[in-house]
Order: sequence, then structure tokens, then C-alpha cells
Amino acid sequence: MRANPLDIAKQFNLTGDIQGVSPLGQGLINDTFLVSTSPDPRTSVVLQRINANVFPNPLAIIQNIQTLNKHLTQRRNAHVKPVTLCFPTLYQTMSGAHFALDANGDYWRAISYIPDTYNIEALSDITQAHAIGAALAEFHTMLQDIEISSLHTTLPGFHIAPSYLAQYDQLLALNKNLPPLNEWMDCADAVQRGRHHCDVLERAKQSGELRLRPIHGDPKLDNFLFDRKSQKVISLIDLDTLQPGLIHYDIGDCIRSSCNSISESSQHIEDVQFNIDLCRSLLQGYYDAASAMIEIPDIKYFYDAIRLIPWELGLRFLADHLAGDLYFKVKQRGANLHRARVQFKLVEEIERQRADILDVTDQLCLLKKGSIARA
Ligand code: GN1
Ligand code: MG
Repeated sequence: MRANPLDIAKQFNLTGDIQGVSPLGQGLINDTFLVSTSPDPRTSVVLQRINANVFPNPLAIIQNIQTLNKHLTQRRNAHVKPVTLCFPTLYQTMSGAHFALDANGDYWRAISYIPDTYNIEALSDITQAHAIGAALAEFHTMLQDIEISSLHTTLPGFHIAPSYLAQYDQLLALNKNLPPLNEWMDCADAVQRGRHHCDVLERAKQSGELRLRPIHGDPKLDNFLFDRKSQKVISLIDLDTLQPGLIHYDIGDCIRSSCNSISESSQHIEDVQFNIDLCRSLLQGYYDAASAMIEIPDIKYFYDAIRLIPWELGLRFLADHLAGDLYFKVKQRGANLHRARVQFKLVEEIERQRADILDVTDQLCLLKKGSIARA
């Protein structure tokens, strides 16, 4: 039986009295709850059961968050350019641990709730797109001087597209309890079309053209928090997959979730469109805030990342549907197949607008060359 979140919340040393516990957010992996407190609701806490089917070592997540917070404190003390983003901090249990363990062996953590913020389902204009790009860039730049070896890999194989493809191929080869092919033929075709260039980023990593940096791993639009008063982006939450990776995984993930005209689980696949204006502005925002950190080869692979990450997510949703929905939460059978279709349709739209996206990245390359020449 699942542990009661209220019982778990009581194990943490919280500020104020617990008023209630309610489900929070739309995450597909962990179980997330808001623990509201009195007398000050601003001290409310986010309580999460870390999904042990997904994360093999929940302690690694907690240690990476501690490394991030330590790094931010060091930066503050050294008076390095102030970071505008803020991040949730970890609460301790009454016995001083950073997590609680329930009777099933599941890990729970409590983190501060960032009050007076909201997240959005869709970008409303290019100004918001620019702000999202700049926030992602700030996240990358503020972490770039963390020693990469001091971060654990919390989710091995995450965003390694050829590995997802190998798992899918294996699933098909085993051919155990697969739904009839005619139900998912369109998705099988989409996998086929992307198969030959799915190793593009991994090859660039192996050749040394792209390098590992600390990344977020899951910067989808709903993980950005806006401040109610200033309307500015003030946080990027969900730090489970903060780990070494390519910034391209983040850029691809941020763009696929921000520039799609419909949401990831929408039923209206025919309405999927890739908004090039939002993409241009998001990339410009990213460049403006990260130009000192990124190099020309980084920019050259932006288009590949923008096409690859939705294809990879489509493949992950499809494989999970075929395996029986073991990874991503679903409310009903078929939801993961549907999500896969949305991503594959988005890939088609991105490919259709390839030339326009390349125009944007060419412009950024020119800006970068100009700044190198001036230096
Ligand atoms: C999962 O944790 P959550 O629900 O924000 C997934 C991401 C996917 C996303 C799609 C660890 O993110 O990779 O892009 O669903 N996270 C993990 O909504 O697999
Ligand atoms: Mg996540």
C-alpha cells in the first residue's frame, strides 16, 4: 500500500503547522503534493515521492541539489554576477536527514514552495519566449563552473537517443504482448524516418565537438515559474535530472514544449504547429544571455537538437505504450500512444520549417563570429 503523504510530511521539520496535503502539478514521473501550512501559507512545502522505477539512486538527486545550492552560496559570497533565478531548498527530517524513507522503501523529499508564482501552458508572445530562453541560459551559465565530476548522473541513459532506439528495437524483437501493428503503424514509420540521424548529438559528443556540461534535463515550459508581481521568470524547478549532459538536450526540450501550438497531451493532433517566431525569440533570448559560454559548433547543432528531442520523446512515449505504460503516468490506456503522435507530428512541422530555423541559427553564428572578431 502507498504511504500516506500526510504521515510523511509530519516527519519533516517544517515551519508552521500542517493545514492539508493536496496533489500538485502535472508531472509524469514522481508523485507531488503541496503541504499547506499556517499561520503563513508562504511557508508551504512541496513533498515528492521519488519514482524508484525511474531513478535508480534517489540519494544522487538530493546530493546534486545540495551541490547546486552550495555552488550558488559560493557565487554569492564571491560576489560573482548575481543570479536572478531562485531554487527550492531541501527541508530536513526531525532526525536531520534530507529525505524520509517509507515502509515500501520509497524516498520522499520536502522542498520549499516558491510562493506568488505561476507557470504557463503556452507562451503568449515573443517577449515571454525571449525570457524563457534567457532563463535557460542563466541556468546553464551559472552552473558552468561546477566541476562536472562533482555531479552524479541521476538518470543513466537520459537523452541518449540511440539507447532509446535500441530498447525499442529490442522490444519489437521480443514481440511479447505488443498491440497490433496497425494501431501504431504511423508511429513506427515516424521512428523509421528518424532512425538514421538519431545519433547526431552523441557522435558530436564523441568527436569532441560538443562537450558535457551541467544541464537541467527537463526544462519543459511548465517547469519555469513566473513571478506574479513582476511577470518575470524567477525559477526553473524540477531538478531531478540536473546532471552532466549536452545543453542541446535542454534547448531541444525547452523548444519542443514552448513552440508547439498545442499542449503535449492535447487531443487535437491536427492542430500541432511549430511556431517559428517563438523559436527565434527563445533562441535569441538564450544567445543574449549565454553568448560568452557557447561556441560556434554549439550553435551549429541547435537545429539537430530541436528536431531530435521531440522525436526522442515520441519514441519514449511509443515504447512505453508498447511495454504497457510502465514509465510515464497515464490516466487511460492509449494516452502514451497519443502523446507519441503529438511529438512525431511536431517533428514533421519542424522539418518543414528547417530552412527558417537554420536562418535563425545562421544569424546567431554571425553574431558570435562578430563578437569573436571584436574581442
Ligand atoms: C517527464 O518529470 P516530468 O513529468 O516533468 C520526463 C521528461 C519528459 C516529460 C514529458 C525523468 O518529465 O523527460 O520530457 O515527462 N522526465 C523523465 O512531459 O523521464
Ligand atoms: Mg521531471
